[in-house]
Amino acid sequence: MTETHFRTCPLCEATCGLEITVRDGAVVRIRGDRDDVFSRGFICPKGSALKHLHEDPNRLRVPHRRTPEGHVPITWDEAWAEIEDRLGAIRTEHGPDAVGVYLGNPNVHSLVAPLFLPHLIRALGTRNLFSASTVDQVPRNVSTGLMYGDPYGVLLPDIDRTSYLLMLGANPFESNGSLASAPDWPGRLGALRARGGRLVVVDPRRTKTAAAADEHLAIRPGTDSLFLCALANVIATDGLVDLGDAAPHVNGIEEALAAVTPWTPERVAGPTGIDAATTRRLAHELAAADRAVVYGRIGVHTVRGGTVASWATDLLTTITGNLDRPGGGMFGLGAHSAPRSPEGGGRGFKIARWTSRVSGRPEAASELPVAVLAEEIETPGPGQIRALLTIAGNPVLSTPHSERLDAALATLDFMVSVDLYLNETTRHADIVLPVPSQLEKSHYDIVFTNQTLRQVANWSEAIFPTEQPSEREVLTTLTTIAGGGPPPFGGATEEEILDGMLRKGPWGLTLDDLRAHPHGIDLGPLEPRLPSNLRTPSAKVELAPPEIIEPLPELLASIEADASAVDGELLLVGRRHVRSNNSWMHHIDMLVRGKDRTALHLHPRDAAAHCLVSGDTVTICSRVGELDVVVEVTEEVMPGVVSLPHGWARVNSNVLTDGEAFDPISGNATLNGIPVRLRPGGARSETPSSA
Ligand SMILES: Nc1nc2c(c(=O)[nH]1)N[C@H]1C(S)=C(S)[C@@H](COP(=O)(O)OP(=O)(O)OC[C@H]3O[C@@H](n4cnc5c(=O)[nH]c(N)nc54)[C@H](O)[C@@H]3O)O[C@H]1N2
Ligand SMILES: Nc1nc2c(c(=O)[nH]1)N[C@H]1C(S)=C(S)[C@@H](COP(=O)(O)OP(=O)(O)OC[C@H]3O[C@@H](n4cnc5c(=O)[nH]c(N)nc54)[C@H](O)[C@@H]3O)O[C@H]1N2
Ligand code: SF4
Ligand SMILES: [Mo]
Repeated sequence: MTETHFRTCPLCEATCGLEITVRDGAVVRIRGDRDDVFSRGFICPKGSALKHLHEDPNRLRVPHRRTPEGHVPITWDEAWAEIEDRLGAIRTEHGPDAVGVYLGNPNVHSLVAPLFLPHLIRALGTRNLFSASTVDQVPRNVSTGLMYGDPYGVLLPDIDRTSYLLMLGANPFESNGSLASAPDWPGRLGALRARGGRLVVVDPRRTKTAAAADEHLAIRPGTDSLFLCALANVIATDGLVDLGDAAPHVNGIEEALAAVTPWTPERVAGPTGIDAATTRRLAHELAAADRAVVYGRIGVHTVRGGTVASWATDLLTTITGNLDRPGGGMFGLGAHSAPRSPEGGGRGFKIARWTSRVSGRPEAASELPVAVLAEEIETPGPGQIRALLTIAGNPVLSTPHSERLDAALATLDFMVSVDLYLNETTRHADIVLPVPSQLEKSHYDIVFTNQTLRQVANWSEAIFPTEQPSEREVLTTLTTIAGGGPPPFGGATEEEILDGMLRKGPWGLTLDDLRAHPHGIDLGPLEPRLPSNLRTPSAKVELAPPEIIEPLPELLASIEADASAVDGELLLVGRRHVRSNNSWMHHIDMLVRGKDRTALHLHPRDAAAHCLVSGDTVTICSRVGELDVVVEVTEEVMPGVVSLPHGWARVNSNVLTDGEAFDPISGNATLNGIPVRLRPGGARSETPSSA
């Protein structure tokens, strides 16, 4: 019997519709759903890998216990009993902070996790909460929270209607976009240029996105905050500031412009490598464009000035009259969003309400920076982490100074992981709990439909039944063990909870409405929302939050000082490939076959200086670690910059990234612009393995 199922791919932020053909209980084909209201048939190679993930014999289906002989299967009753005993004893003896939690990236691609994790965290009552956010987008959450009051209500680039997109530190041709959800960025950016618009990409690498742009500017890693401030400076000093229809909703314009006054194009030219005339021209182009928007991602957020850069992108969109305007920066709205008052206003957003125990790093959005997880495990004293719970994360590969964390995890008294696989992180866990595969659970993209570039709603029914406990049962049982009291939401299922949210949402939909539309419901383009989306106490956009403006002069001066190159030093940046997904799925043959993707990209000038040619093996060293890598000489990277991907077991850039390097405002780790040196004669390694 052949059936066809339609569902949303949960693997990245693009939310593509998939058409999945099942015959006699097995997936026979996955392709893009041509009738999906948002993706119209677009798919990337990872979408079809869902079949392999589902069928993978190595995917965990029962709980496992760590023994001296390796992990062995146990029953659910045994797993729960051991977790209850050992976690309970540690909490009783050492208090709630003795249990640390790391939440990994796939949690935001789940319907259940965002609904049920907050109850688990509350029940655990620990301040030692960490997630992938602090190796990713927390600078964006911080600037967004301070400017608009809601850290998750990020400003989205309306790429489908803009005539000028300035994109920095993002490569959606490989990543499929982030903090701005839409399938088919190549198609959308192509359409922007086809209608006469202009795409400018700022990146130390000539990425596929940069190659498809009207203009590519190679910038010195870590200096975008200076460059963005200089653009705002020109717009201010040349009298081009125009707030447009957003003017009545904006506070702090004078203070914001005063903060960028010292940062002229001439001053930042040296540190950024972008000449002053180009910066001036771009500022004028932005101001003159019919509709313009500035969008930055990983490359500008995971650096020392990440929060300033995130703030400055929104400042530029605002002062060119493009805030909350079609074709400019707009705010998203999910069909499940809570009702909002038309006047806006709220309690606002605060940072650094507490700091980490050992090195005093700031809290942001109730989390501590994951870069301090290792030291919080290693350092004795009250509040030391003795037990760890990881859920859908592989921090041993994903976070800075990864070898230190790997060693620290081995010293824990107890560790539990909720994961689909045994890997570099979960191998340390005393108990590993599996959840059903992506095709065995229902889905509604509860996080990303709040930030899609069109308003859409899709429901995905589970395709296959499973005997395993559901993800909800796993999380609620952990919550009960943590003393969480009666089940959250009165014991309702995720379907019932979502139905309630949709009914109260802006379009008053029901889950049955979604079920009746297997290709999704298109709720139209983004619409202006100010001031209803604002949660600041003033009910205004705060363009000059003191938490950003006060540290800004010293921070930018230190970035400027760091940018005076040290002889022989190179700066390491990351890169993504369309057939990879962070640290996992590297065992799926269809995604890893072909040329090795972990080579060190090195510019011909630097290759010559180091007497290296493609194929040579070299040792790359940073302050904290070293790696033997194979060199690929390429003009894709600018001179002085080298690039490696993260998340691979054998060659992982996080062996080199430094836990001591961070954005002081948000606490986010610095993952780009890491000073490194090359040492010849690394041991020639055998053919790289796939994981
Ligand atoms: N140097 C450097 N480091 C980086 C980055 C970078 O650009 N450069 N990027 C950073 C970014 S943006 C991110 S988001 C992080 C990601 O880093 P992590 O948060 O560690 O996430 P992943 O690497 O995606 O690992 C996902 C884990 O979840 C498991 N998993 C998959 N699906 C499920 C599921 O449905 N349920 C459960 N319970 N488990 C599941 C997988 O087996 C895997 O162990 O890495 C960061 N690290
Ligand atoms: N195929 C694939 N897709 C993914 C992922 C994946 O691992 N693989 N991960 C997903 C996740 S969790 C996320 S958060 C998103 C991330 O989505 P993107 O932000 O688009 O991620 P990257 O492809 O890492 O692009 C970052 C770019 O910043 C550049 N860069 C580095 N340093 C600097 C700098 O100082 N300044 C500037 N201007 N640029 C710099 C890098 O060269 C790189 O091209 O991707 C998601 N999608
Ligand atoms: S682009 Fe993202 S959502 Fe679309 S098929 Fe690929 S992994 Fe899935
Ligand atoms: Mo991410």
